[in-house]
Amino acid sequence: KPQDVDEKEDVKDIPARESHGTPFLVLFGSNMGTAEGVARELVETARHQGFSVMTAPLDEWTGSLPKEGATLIVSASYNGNPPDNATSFVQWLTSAEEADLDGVTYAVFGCGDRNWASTYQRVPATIDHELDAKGAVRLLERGEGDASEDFDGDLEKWEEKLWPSLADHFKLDLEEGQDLSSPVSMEFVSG
Ligand code: FMN
Repeated sequence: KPQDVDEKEDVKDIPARESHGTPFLVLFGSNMGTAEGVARELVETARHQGFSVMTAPLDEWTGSLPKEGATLIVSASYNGNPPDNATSFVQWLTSAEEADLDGVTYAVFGCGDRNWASTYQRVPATIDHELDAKGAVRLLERGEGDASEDFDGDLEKWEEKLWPSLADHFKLDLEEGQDLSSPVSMEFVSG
């Protein structure tokens, strides 16, 4: 829809909130761009909420995760295996020590498709399980987007919980709003 493009253009003109600078790293595992797109959207919203944002493929953070701020992980699965840019990360994570993950605060959103019934959400589920089991702090329940159902609705529902969880955990005064996840609505809420 060309209209969407225009609306997104407007976002650049909206002043970001005063930055509180809380680190916000979004890592993605993505072969075809869905998870990467979700990551970029989260980064944009977070930037407007005053976070200090970064995004990268999961493999670029193999071996360590930040101990400050929030780490968000968005990943697909391919026949139960990690996307190409998440293979070494998942391998590292499954053999990581608790000490490696001490102080990490995270949330996971999985991009999946129930057509792959027996391995639906396998990679995001594994990442979430490993982080939790090794003592990282989970901000909220893992989200699941199902490409064969209402993926956007799944993401929106998860984001409705994500931003309040972040506000709570980091004691931040974030903008509230029905459509916080949609940059278009920021025009109205940020006045
Ligand atoms: N989704 C799952 O939940 N589990 C799977 O095992 C799985 N295997 C897939 C295998 C193939 C060959 C393809 C094309 C898709 C598979 N999917 C599976 C769905 C993708 O993970 C989903 O479409 C995801 O949004 C793709 O993200 P990406 O565009 O970031 O790579």
